[in-house]
Amino acid sequence: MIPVLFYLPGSCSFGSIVALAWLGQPFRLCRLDHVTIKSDAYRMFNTLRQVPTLKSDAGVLTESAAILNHLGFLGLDKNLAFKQGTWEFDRTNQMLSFLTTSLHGAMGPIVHPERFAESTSAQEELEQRAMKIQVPELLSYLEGILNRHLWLGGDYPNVADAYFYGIGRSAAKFIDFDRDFPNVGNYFTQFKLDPGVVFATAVEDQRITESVTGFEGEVSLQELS
Ligand SMILES: N[C@@H](CCC(=O)N[C@@H](CS)C(=O)NCC(=O)O)C(=O)O
Repeated sequence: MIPVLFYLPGSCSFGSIVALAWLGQPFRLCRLDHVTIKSDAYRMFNTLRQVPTLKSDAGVLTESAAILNHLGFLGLDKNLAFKQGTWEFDRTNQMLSFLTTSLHGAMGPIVHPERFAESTSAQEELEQRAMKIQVPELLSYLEGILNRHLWLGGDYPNVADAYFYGIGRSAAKFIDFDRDFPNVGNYFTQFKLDPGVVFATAVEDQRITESVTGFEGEVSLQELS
């Protein structure tokens, strides 16, 4: 079968779409929304009912880090990642772990405050703390790295960068990158033009004007069930 990536617009599955676009091998996409992601039909693919999920002949893979490492290996010749066993692989894996746990976790109270506290006032407090303290602290770590390197992956954008773009854009809604984190701001300005990022953005916005090699269209959850 042609691998299918389940995605939710505006979410962390963005990075996996970018990686698929860079890879250039056949793939399809299955768009979910806030209702279908919680459906029993989707639960068959991801018991946690979250995105991303990649379904291929090998089976069903969930968790961004696992999917991105899988795609990265398939795209070693295209600099999507480094070969396992090298120091560069370990560094990319360290970055992916940081992004998918620390940074993604810190965004939680902003995206879903109701999951972290019961009362509205407690939710607001957690949300404010995340926006003003936790997320900026983590971004300043990335700001330091981007002061020394053009990309989180090293000399080229790789799967860690693809993932960071997908979740970092949410932080750009409440943090002025250009003012507070100029290296991150510059990075986003440049990365926005990357063909994989352009494609993934167009997919989410449902306005694909130019496709990428390998994209074989969207498939509905119903067709896959
Ligand atoms: N640990 C998972 C987290 C996945 C996750 O939280 N995905 C979010 C989107 S960024 C999601 O599916 N949200 C829908 C929901 O939880 O209702 C990963 O890294 O893939």
